[in-house]
Amino acid sequence: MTVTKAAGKLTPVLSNTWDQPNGYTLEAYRSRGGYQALAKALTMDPAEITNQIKASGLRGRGGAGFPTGLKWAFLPPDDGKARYLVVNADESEPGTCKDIPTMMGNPHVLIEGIAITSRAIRCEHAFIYLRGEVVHVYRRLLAAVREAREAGLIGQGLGPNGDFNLEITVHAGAGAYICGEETALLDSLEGRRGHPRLKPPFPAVAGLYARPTVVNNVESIASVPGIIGNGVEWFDAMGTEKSKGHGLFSVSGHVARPGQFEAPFGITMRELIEMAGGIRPGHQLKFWTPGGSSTPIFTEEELDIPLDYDSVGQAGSMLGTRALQVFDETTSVVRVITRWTEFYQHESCGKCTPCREGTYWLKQIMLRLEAGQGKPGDVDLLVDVASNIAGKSFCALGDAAATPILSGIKRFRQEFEDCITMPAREMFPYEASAVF
Ligand code: L3W
Ligand code: SF4
Repeated sequence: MTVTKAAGKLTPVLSNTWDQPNGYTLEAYRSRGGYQALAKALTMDPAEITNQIKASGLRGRGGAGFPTGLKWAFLPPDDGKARYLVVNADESEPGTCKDIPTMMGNPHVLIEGIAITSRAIRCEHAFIYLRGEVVHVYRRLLAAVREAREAGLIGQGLGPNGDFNLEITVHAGAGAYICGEETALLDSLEGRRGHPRLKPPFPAVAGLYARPTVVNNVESIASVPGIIGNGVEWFDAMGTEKSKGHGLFSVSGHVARPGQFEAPFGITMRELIEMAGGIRPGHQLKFWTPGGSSTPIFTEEELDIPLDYDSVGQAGSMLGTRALQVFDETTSVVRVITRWTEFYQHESCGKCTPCREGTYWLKQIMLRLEAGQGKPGDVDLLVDVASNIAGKSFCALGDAAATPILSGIKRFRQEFEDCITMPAREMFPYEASAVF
């Protein structure tokens, strides 16, 4: 990477060894101090581990930013019966690509995180629910779990008192975006079609097989060994007051060097674009997404907003999965949002009417606009349909489908209006865009 002023801000913790040959093996992980945090955790009282994660301020890295330690603390007192940890590795949000490289490049940091978390919540069987299409990641995880078991790091009767028992099951889903929603994921893991469940009860109270269950994102759990091993102050020194620590920021699209940038929360998009070599030569930024296709689109105006949960929240968005997709002036906003709308319509599970029917109609209107065959009033119709999905659907997928359309029209209404009569491909030829 080119050294820039902003590059000094990088905090490679999870990503520091991705480029090392065989850096994913147990031997390599141990050679850099791996599993020492687990050894420390096994000498600690489980409640103390949870307290440390609470004190660290770690927030869920899967999109919503819910405090991780607090979620663990929601589990009811141990009644001696089963309780579960489920790692949400169903990474599918358009633009999101941080968990797969973590699992490929550093699978043992996830397994160590699972072991420490399991100790904290007194769980003896943890699951990794993986997006089914990524067979190479599935094999990598199976191999890493096997290595950990053969090395006596997981299994039965472990730890200084012989009271640490942990089995890890890696489960490959069948490739449905809705199974990234935590309760649909649990349905799928139980062998049923993935449909979101009514909450409450939250999984912490009644989750997998109706037992208390913690569902956390890959990056959340992979952050745990660093905090337990290095201490709360180490983590606290990175990030902002309410968004602590390091995070993977995935910069894709029309930049010179797309990639993963692990940095403290509060870094700005301007700094990240600088580290990614800038917008591709000869072009200018048109719009970008802070958290994948589910969040509103941002423009130049938001480049200096600190990328932390609160600042991005005040700007009207969620930080989401930090999937920072960059689009330059050659991109048709209508075409991009049409692709996302097709995705949401395809992935709608069909359980509730606003999303099932609404995403179908959003897709029809977006497709005819993209083709330059819109009808007068189509833009207002889009706003009307999207507004009747947002906030009125059973789960976040409905909101996600409505958000890019509503924010796209807010920021680029004239482009939508122009598309009523002029195809997007004429306004923005494919060959100029290179990405979309
Ligand atoms: C116990 C309470 N637990 C909340 C738990 C809850 C969940 C977590 C956050 O969606 C968003 C979504 C995507 N007692 C509790 C409680 N919890 N109150 O806290 O809950 P929630 O409902 O706010 O969020 P969620 O359902 O986890 C995540 C957005 O992130 N997103 C990301 C999408 C894609 C991926 C991916 O591909 N990996 O994550 C992007 O913006 O749209 O809105 O665990 O149980 N009182
Ligand atoms: Fe299913 Fe969409 Fe309703 Fe969610 S919002 S339950 S994905 S139909």
